[in-house]
Amino acid sequence: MFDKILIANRGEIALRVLRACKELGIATVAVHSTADADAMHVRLADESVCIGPPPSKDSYLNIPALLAACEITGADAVHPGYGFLSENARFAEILADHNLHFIGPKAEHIRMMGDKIEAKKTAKRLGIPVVPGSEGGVTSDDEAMAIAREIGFPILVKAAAGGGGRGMKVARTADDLALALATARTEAKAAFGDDAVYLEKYLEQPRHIEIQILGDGRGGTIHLGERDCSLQRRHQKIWEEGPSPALSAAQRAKIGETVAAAMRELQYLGVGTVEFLYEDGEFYFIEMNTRIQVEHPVTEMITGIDLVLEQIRVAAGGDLPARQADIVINGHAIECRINAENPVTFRPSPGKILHYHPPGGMGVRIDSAVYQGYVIPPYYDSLVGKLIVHGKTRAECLMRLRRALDEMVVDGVETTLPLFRALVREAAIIDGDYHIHWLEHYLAAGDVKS
Ligand code: MV4
Repeated sequence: MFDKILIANRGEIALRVLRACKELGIATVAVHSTADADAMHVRLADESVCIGPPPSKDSYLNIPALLAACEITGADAVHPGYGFLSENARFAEILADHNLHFIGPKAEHIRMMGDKIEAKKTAKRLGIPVVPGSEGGVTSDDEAMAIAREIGFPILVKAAAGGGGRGMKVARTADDLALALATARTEAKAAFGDDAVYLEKYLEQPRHIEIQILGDGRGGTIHLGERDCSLQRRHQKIWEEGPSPALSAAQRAKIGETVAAAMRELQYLGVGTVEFLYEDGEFYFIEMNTRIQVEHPVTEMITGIDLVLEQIRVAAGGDLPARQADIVINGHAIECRINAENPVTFRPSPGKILHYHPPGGMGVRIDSAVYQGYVIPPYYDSLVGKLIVHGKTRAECLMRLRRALDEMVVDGVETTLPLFRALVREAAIIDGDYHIHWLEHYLAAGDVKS
């Protein structure tokens, strides 16, 4: 097991990793920019190192500064959290070159899944259902047109180096395709330095369902059920829940086993999330994330497994916490990402938190690094905290979520709390009857008051 872990991240995930390290008896090193000197993870870590000024490129993405911090503190492993360098294969390799452990998958799998074309080819080879489309990148408009006619319009043009919705263009007719291709390539080149694009059949109103997996890197792999992340605004998840209200136990078992078998074949190491679109009873692979995700607490609450602790354990060569047969989905969990933003315009609202009262009681968990008097800096994401609620049933979970949201106080900055207080009372949400575009339509209707 590791002796000292450097947490190369900030905010609530840095605190989350620190908690797992403490439970494992591992010393912790916090790193921070000058804007995060008063952050909770810095206060609670055994040691802390200032790694630069506020801009991420000069601090949390500054690999030489992170290496230096490892050197001066004697850390033997680095946990990247999510975002920042968490899916940077080169960073994982540089750490290995310096005899430091990267707490994450093998660099080859990070790189493989970071290329959306490669990821899709691998998924198909391993028996995971994928969206009908081009076999790989498309190199000419004529080739694209032939494929489009074969799979039928509407077509989605996607950037190989994209992900998270960046570099996607819909073509509803043949006349639209040439422009969609040219626009997608231009935007991909500008955003990622890589204009490779591929085609997929465009699914009109799917759900976004993702499967959590955990592997020991030696072929041992378990799946931990799914999370339904369909409630998104501009590709930002705001509400995630598990199990999905749309899936039966049989569907859950089938897709879970398919994914676990595929990851077993890869000898995958660590946590991973395989993302699907789900429509008319069918799953379609779109991407794989090779990091711990923001919404991991949903899975923790319904399986009882500490995903961050197990991620550290397998990175150190440890075994999986359970066999597949021992994994039981218990009850229902919902996570709301509460941001310091205007609940109608979503304009960021950084500043000082004057009053802070997190809710508590049965089945209520808050993953947050804020406190009364904390100043939310303008340089990073605007997450105040994640409210995660568990219940024996989805109905009980919704009831608890409603009372927890009503109890929560965050004064001094605007937050998206009013949005969640409205959503938890909305018929379609109560019925679990929503898809990936539902929230944008709901917000456009203007029912939320700040
Ligand atoms: C799609 C799609 C429809 N059809 N692919 C968005 C980000 C990335 N995860 C893939 N995304 C999509 N891919 C096909 N063939 C619709 C989306 C999409 C989406 C997916 C999940 C959650 C929210 C979304 C919002 C807009 C578009």
